[in-house]
Amino acid sequence: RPDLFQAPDYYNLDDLLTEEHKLVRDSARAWVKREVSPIIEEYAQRAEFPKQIIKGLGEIGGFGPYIPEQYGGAGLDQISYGLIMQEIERGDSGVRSTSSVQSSLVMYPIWKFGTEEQRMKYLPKLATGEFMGCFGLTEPDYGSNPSGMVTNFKDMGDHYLLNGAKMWISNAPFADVAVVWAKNEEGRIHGLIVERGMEGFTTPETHNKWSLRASATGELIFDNVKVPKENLLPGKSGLGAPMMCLDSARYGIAWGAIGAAMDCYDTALRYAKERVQFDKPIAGFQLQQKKLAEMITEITKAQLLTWRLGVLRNEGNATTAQISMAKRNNVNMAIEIAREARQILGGMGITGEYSIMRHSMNLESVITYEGTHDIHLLITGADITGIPAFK
Ligand code: TGC
Ligand code: FAD
Repeated sequence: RPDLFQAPDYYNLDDLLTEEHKLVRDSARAWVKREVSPIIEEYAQRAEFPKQIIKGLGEIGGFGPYIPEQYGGAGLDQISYGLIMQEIERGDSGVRSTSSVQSSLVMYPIWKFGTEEQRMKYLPKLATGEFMGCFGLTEPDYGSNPSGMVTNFKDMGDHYLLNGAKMWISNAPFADVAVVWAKNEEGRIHGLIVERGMEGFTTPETHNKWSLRASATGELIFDNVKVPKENLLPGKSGLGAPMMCLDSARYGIAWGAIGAAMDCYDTALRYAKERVQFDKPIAGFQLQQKKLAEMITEITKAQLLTWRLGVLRNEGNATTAQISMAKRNNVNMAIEIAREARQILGGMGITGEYSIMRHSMNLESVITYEGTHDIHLLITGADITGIPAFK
């Protein structure tokens, strides 16, 4: 019953938000309640992305919340961006994925590393959802280790020739544009904008996922694709360029995971108060109170961590390692809460009547993509010891 949702705010975090933050969050929340929650279970069961929500996602600032208004973005700060991600993921992690990819992995690199012509050509249409985008970094043999990628392009004089393949790409099956990371003849990584319709470019869909079923995932195949030279992103090369995009997306995921956790907690709390066994509500049993009390404690800690990270992002001072800590902590927090919340609902917890099992399955992807749980721990480890343990 999405109409009953009560957002937990145990430490009065609203006191730390501006009127604009609350307005942005509340309008995203109302839109998710109205447009996403009532239909998302059905689309997830059918393994289909609900394309009818694209326009609304654009209207609530779900595409490029922090991109300047001159390029069609919402021109909001990092906390508003986070709050929008929180509200979208309260609805579904797959919908938040579409928003994250479009905002931080497609619009962000075009804004940061693109030419003025590229910005004007793509950003306003991406902001409204007229164009949908995807981001190709991961390859079949290079997931956690993207610097090993083999997708490559050659300078043919008047164009580039692109060859290779990307795997596990969110939005790929319907994307109009793809920001693709590939190596030049010297082995240096660059970003290229590849458009649907270019000869030799195909996007087969990945089927049979048990997770993130309302998000379309696919491959990007490049078979001698002629990419115009003006489609290269000139502003930055090397692995640092896609990593900067990931910093922005991972920050949004840290907020998003709180939304999924809030929805699981809220659902479990209401159910526990209503469900009677042994002549009293199950919320009156200590074992269930332990679960619920620990959930609200972990949500509150995650909210404080993420709000502070938002302040640092607004100041331009958040480090990659700080973002990793929040992404890792919050996604793990959400997955644990989803598991416990599902148990509170007993048998009902495994059905699509409630959102918890869908969140639980979705979060298995969220804990893996944008850097796995292990990789983020190693990023913290490298940061505090000064000794990278990846290789
Ligand atoms: P390493 O030697 O650490 O760095 C190579 C170069 O990159 C620079 N760099 C950064 N620059 C700016 N910002 C950052 N955050 C940076 N991180 C690294 C670094 O300074 C260096 O530059 P230079 O000039 O010295 O060469 O790289 P490594 O090869 O050892 O790898 C490090 C590692 C493992 C941490 C990193 O590659 C990693 O994070 N791996 C995980 C891969 C990942 O997250 N993939 C995500 C794919 S996209 C996705 O999942 C989308 S999901 C859909 C959705 O969002 O909803
Ligand atoms: P691997 O890298 O093979 O890792 C397998 C296991 O080994 C993991 O447990 C990992 O933690 C562990 N491991 C790896 N290296 C180390 C190490 N050095 N030390 C210790 N343990 C290690 N990618 C994109 O580019 N764009 C997208 O839009 C996108 N969307 C996605 C959507 C979904 C639904 C999913 C599931 C993935 C998506 N990805 C996307 C890919 C995602 O980023 C990768 O799956 C992720 O980075 C992990 O890579 P991998 O799956 O190849 O696992």
